[in-house]
Amino acid sequence: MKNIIFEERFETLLSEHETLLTKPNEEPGACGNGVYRRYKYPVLTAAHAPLIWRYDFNKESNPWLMERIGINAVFNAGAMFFNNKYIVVARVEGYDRKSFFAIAESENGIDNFRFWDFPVVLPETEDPDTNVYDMRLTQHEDGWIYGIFCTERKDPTAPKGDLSSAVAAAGIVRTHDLVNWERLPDLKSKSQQRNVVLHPEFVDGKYALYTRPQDGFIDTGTGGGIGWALVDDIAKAEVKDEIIIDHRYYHTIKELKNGEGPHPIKTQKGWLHLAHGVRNCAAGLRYVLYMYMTSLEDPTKLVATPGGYFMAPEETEQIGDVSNVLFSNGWIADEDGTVYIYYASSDTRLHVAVSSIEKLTDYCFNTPADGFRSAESVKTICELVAKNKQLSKT
Ligand code: M1P
Repeated sequence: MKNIIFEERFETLLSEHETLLTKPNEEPGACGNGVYRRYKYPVLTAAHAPLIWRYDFNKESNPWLMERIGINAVFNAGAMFFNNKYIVVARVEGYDRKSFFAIAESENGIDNFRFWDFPVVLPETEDPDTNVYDMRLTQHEDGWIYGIFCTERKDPTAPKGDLSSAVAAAGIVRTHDLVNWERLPDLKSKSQQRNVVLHPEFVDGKYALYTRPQDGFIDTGTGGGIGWALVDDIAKAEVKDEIIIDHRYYHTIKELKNGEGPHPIKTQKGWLHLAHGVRNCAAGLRYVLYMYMTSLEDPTKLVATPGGYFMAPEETEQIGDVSNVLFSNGWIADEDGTVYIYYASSDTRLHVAVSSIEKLTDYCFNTPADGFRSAESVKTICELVAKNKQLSKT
């Protein structure tokens, strides 16, 4: 009996998994907003996790072929084009709440993503990480591929009985092959840090980091904003002088906090940035994606600040483990200018939206900036209406 169940389940499991992994993605039918196209199906979910991570396929030790290790979610992924493949390094979260990194690859960037057999074996520092997540990949001009991620540990100063307080810092690894990783010391900083991203080029001969200083683990507190810090030696990285280049503002999509997404893409008109903004509401925190651009000559200077959000959770994206969240820490720009935006919804699954450098720069320079008041929003709409009415007269 057990053997029959094993055989039947084995065949079904394999074929269902293969069907999921090879399911073609679909372009949306609707015309959309012209800025990007959201593909219909998530590119990675918990169900995409390899069966060999989850099942003991030995008939003797697992006669009922039961799942032994559960995967809860696959989301926030760093991304890069590597060895002619679209690569994502996803945040995979197990039933045990621990996140880890795993690499999945696809030939076309929009479907058929398949995880590598083994998850990333991340070396630890002398102070082991309790949880790691949200790796940003940067192919740096020094020749290394860097991964900067959040490392979370229990707050050693938390009062007895407080089992929730944590400390966030930026962990740093580097590799040449995405298989063998060298762990460097964590980024030293006076404040806690999350959403730290390495700029791909040296600036004034130094490594440049986008930072997100925060007073507490969840709240950014009095600080916050997307910061910028130059570092002499990445192997002893320390934030000494930090300036805020993209601030938070009252009554905007980034009122509560914001954070850099993937490293910016270099364009002829400036560095193109994707970031997330967070506001509070009765339903809890709402995370949306927004864009901005900085100058090529001075990457700390904003040159385009389109107002409002670029993408917000829609339909089923709104629901998940942490609902009402869109988050992105990975995108890939092809040589022809196509941009694949990997974004996660509600800390549960990973999606792709496709645009181009040309469209995204146009979006950044031609979307009106935030006026910060309802009257300004109305004024901006009226200006557009008047312009359009003028057109219809000609
Ligand atoms: O739960 C939403 C996101 O919360 C954190 O982002 P931030 O530091 O900006 O608040 C991260 O834990 C991120 O992974 C998560 O998606």
